[in-house]
Amino acid sequence: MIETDVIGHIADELYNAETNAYEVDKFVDQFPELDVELAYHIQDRLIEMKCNKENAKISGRKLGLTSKSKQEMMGVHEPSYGVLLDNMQLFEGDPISTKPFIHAKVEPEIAFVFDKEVSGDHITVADILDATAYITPAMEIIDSRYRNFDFTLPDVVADNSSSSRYLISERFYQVNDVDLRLMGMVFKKNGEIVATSAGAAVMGHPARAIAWMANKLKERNQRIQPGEVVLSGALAKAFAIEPGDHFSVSFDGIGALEAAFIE
Ligand code: OOG
Ligand code: MG
Repeated sequence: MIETDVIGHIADELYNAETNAYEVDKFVDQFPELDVELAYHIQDRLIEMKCNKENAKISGRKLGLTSKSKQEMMGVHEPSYGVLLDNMQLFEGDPISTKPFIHAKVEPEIAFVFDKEVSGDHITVADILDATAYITPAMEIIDSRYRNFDFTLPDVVADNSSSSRYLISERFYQVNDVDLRLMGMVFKKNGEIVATSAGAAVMGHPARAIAWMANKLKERNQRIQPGEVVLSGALAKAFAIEPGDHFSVSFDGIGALEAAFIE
């Protein structure tokens, strides 16, 4: 197949898999030309389709595979990024139906909300912190379209880095009030502690992950925009969700966020 057909074909398959909640096999075996660069073109196409068909708008970005726990869990040892759309946002206190999902998992995350455009030649941690309006606890629901979450880096990039839904707390904190590297995190499932971590689990500093993405975006003429939310990537591994489950994430200094799942 010629390249433009591969882009359209894989984007269609992923869109249909998500919309009708079924799994597909990873594409690298079938399309040896699928590399990371081509995968980001597929991701762009998928986002364009979602924006058009669902009348959705870009609300932010996410990083994936930025912590050792996540990299080891998925067997992919480099980070990826993806796009968040306004129709992926859920709100704390609203029970979350598991019906639309294929095999969703939930992850503890930190959200950065920006009030400046992030630009410049070489974007640093300081640039990211300077452009951040506030930070707040977050959870991401990932729902890879691939069978058993089995993918390579190009596959997961094409699949918008497994994005499905996200929720952020509505209590906002200044980056200067905490040490993001040392900020402790406790993640609970049904009242039991299932993971503990600290900000430094994400590439040494969560804002370093975001700086990495901002530099990559620049190469593709894209930028983090004012008002956007960015999830810096899970601080611990992801946990499968069953109806009836309740998860909470608490951070030192920036509070907690809860999510309850129903049928
Ligand atoms: C890829 C997405 C990972 C994170 O926070 O590490 C991710 C996956 O594990 O399916 O969102
Ligand atoms: Mg994530």
